[in-house]
Amino acid sequence: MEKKPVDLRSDTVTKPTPGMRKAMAEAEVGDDVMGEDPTINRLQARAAELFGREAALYVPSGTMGNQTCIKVHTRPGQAIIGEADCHIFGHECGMYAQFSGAVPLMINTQRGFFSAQEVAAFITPPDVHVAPIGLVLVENTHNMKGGGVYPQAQLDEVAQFAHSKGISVHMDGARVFNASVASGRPVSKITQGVDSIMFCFSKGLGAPVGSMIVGKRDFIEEARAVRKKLGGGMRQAGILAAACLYALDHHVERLADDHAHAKLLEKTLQGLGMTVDPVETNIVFFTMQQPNAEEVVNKLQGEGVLCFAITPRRIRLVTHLDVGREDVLRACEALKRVLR
Ligand code: TLP
Repeated sequence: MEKKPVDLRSDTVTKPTPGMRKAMAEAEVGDDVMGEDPTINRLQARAAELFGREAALYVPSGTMGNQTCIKVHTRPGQAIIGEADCHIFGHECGMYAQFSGAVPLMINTQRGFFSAQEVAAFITPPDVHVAPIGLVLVENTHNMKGGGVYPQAQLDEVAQFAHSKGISVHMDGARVFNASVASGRPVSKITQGVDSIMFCFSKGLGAPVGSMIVGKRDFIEEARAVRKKLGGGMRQAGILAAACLYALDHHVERLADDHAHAKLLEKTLQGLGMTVDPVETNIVFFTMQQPNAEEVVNKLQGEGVLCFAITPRRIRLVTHLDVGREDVLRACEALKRVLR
């Protein structure tokens, strides 16, 4: 019998485990738009506590979470500073411009992490010609630049500097639990400097749906109104929140396995002479010398390994809950057959 392909396209592909499905089936629910879903309320309280913040709001997706935060932080015509390859600029359909009327100011970096000095370069004396800066965006871990963890001192400095100029900071922490497990720092510490955080349950944590916005109470109340405008007010969504609570209980520490698996892929690729971004978490990027990434992806598919060419030269492999050690070893063998 042919084996199931090893799916390294993204950590979004995971399916709920039997334990998670049981928790979902047993969830107590109510109308969350009316604030009456006890499981959603429990999840939001738990998230706020984990991050050491006043409040939290459950949203259907990471994109909705990020865009809701941008809307609350900014006014139309303001500029937002972020890394050139961040998800908000590159993979959220330009919604920062369409929905919030924001202008992007991009910083190019090697690993996705800019410094306070690089933010400072955008600060000018008040000038009628210049779009005022409304927000600084950071992404942790940084997806498209290799899944690295924002160096903590550098991140804290960026936030401190932004605040000294009266500018708020939002963290796209879709994979902040990967950052936490990789660095050994609690999420509350990693995010201590920023004003709002979006993190996802539907990536490494293995839940089927949902992300969370965390911040101050008045910020979250405004975010609730924006979520409703976007059609993100859900009703008996406690069924989904139960999966997220289950993920927080069972799927955080095990992220270390995904990171070890990613290291195994890194080592194999290095052994094949490939240029690999340094692996810190569950994301592995390698760069081809020729623009033939698509062709390599197709060959790997033929060998039972699924992954994406993110650019004509760059291929991404993502490890997750539904990929065990055996699968990773199979993927390593396939990489050897295709890339040798
Ligand atoms: N990332 C997905 C794709 O959209 C590229 C992936 O496969 O990695 N922030 C970051 C850093 C993300 O990586 C993603 C999803 C999101 C936000 C958006 O989350 P969703 O898909 O829930 O809207």
